[in-house]
Amino acid sequence: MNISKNPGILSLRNALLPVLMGGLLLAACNKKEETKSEPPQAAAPAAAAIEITANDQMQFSTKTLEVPAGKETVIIMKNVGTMAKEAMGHNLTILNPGTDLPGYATKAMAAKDTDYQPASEAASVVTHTRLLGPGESDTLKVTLPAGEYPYLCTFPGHFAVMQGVLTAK
Ligand SMILES: [Cu+2]
Repeated sequence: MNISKNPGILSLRNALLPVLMGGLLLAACNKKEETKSEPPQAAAPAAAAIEITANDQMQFSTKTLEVPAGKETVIIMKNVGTMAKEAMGHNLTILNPGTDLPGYATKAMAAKDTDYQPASEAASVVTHTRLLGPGESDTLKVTLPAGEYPYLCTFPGHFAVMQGVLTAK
């Protein structure tokens, strides 16, 4: 069975050879078009990116973050929990150096209508993600002067455990 099959394939191959050659030329043309559409995709991972997650145990994956000072850095925050957003929502809120973190968190508790970001304290905030439900993520882009930036989750009751320090250096 194998013996009779192989010659058949060989002769088929020979017959297809000119077609294949033509195909190679076409492939070469197609390749050019493919590389044209690639740069935008490749550009995204080129920027430095760091990741932090939050879970149903009311914890960030890390209490320290580090970014290069003065360079744009992407921070990806993901809620890896499964509990409902209303019960265990999380955000990543980065405050300016020297901000009173518990003070901010206390005011944030009362700001339910703005996803626990008090408008009166906006000057204290570098940036923040939106309030994330289970499986959701949000991306921040920061370019920070050297310094230590306190960060927290402002969902009521979370900041005591969910806080850390982002260092730009
Ligand atoms: Cu939280």
